Amino acid sequence: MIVVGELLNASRKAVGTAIEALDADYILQVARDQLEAGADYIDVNAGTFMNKEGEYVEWMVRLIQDNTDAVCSLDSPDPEVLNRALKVHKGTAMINSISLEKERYDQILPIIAGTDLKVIALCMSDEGMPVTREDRLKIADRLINDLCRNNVKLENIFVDPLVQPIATDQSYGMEFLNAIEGIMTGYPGVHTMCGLSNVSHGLPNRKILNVSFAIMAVAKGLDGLIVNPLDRQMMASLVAAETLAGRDEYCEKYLDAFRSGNLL
Ligand code: THG
Repeated sequence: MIVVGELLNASRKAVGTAIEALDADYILQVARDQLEAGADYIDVNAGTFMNKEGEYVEWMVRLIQDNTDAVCSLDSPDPEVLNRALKVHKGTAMINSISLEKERYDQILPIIAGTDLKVIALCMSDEGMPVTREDRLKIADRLINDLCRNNVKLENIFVDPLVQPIATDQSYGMEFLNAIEGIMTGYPGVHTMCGLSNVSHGLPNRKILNVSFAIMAVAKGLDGLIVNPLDRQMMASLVAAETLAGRDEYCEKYLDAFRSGNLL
């Protein structure tokens, strides 16, 4: 499972405040905690700061990479912000994200074409949010084919089928999950990625819904997740789910997690 740590997001109050105050100690601590907990990428999002987004993302990337060996997921739809961050980023960043929306696609494609950057491809088009499995697969197919034609390697693409709130429509869970299955079986070598928090939007006790949904998605083949890696129940459940899904030969990762005290 490729884990993207979600906590450095300016929409979280404490993080927004720390960014504005250029509180390096706080930002670094959150980055270090997530790496320690097993994050493979540190998502960096300053999207709530209209005119200062680029400045703040650049500052965070520099700060994090000067003090840790993290690689970042650059979470912005703005090509100027992404280019600014890439200028200072060391190693292979993840671009979060491109979509099939024409303006966004045309602006972000040149940033990634012919590079070895990882890219999250959102199943979103100018016709709006996808609803059914078929909506998602149609967009995913166009994104994957077009990106590959433009020299983006299949194994660098992480398709995000977009999680929708189950409280809005009871079909939304399975439409998403079956899209994961369709993408992972239809394009061997491609990856999938998603955030979870939307699935439980509007309902109480969100944690149990998010964990349950993550486990179901792993069973369908999901291999990337934007998540709070400090959530021990979530991280333990992901290890267990991958083992049960037959993606852990000799139960090696499960036993490692047990020995490291990460299943508690
Ligand atoms: N797909 C892609 N990128 C994404 C998302 C996605 N980036 C943003 C988001 N969704 C994922 N990141 C976050 C970051 C913070 C929160 C949720 C998702 C958040 N957390 C609150 C907190 O920590 O205070 C509340 C969490 C909770 O309710 O437990 O708001 O889907 N490609």
